Amino acid sequence: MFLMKDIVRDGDPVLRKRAAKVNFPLSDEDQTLAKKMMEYLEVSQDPELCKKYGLRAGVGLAAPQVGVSKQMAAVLVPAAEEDGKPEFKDVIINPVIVSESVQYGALTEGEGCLSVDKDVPGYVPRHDRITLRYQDTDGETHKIRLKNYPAIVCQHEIDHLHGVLFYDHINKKQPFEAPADTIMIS
Ligand code: SB8
Ligand code: NI
Repeated sequence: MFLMKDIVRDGDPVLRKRAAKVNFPLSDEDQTLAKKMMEYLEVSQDPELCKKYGLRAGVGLAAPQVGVSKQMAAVLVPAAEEDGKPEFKDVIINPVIVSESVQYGALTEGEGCLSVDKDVPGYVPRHDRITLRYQDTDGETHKIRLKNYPAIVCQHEIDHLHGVLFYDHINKKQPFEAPADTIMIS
């Protein structure tokens, strides 16, 4: 299982590289990687296990964050209500945003990243809605529409596959200034 010591931190060049496409069928190594990335998210979202293993809770984890420069990310956006099924849960491989809304959205609290130890305050404007194409670990292609929080998380993860970090999007002079028509997502 991945632990915090396995998470690559800002400053490591792997976080600034464009990740390579993944080939199918997945190698055993890639299959294990996908499993371990999702396992990290599951364990990190269980308050007791999170504490036990000294993790930081995460809703997404991209392969470059564990030092593997491949286009693969695990996403686990928990259900809004308790006991519901997750809002979005999958390992997204070779993801492409095929269309995006003109409408921007940003999380009210800003964003954080497992690879960035310091707090970087400010709005991270992203597309509020996206159409995402990706392959799952079985090689099945999915084309899905996402909005609000799950859309934001997937954009954060896809950024990792392109060498982009969340604070790159923050307005340096006015961190809490977002484009005029940005909806706030809490
Ligand atoms: C947003 C956030 C974390 C993400 C991806 C998108 C947040 O910081 C956040 C803010 C308010 C409410 C909920 C979440 O991923 C964090 C893990 N990570 O670094 C993945 O790449
Ligand atoms: Ni991140």
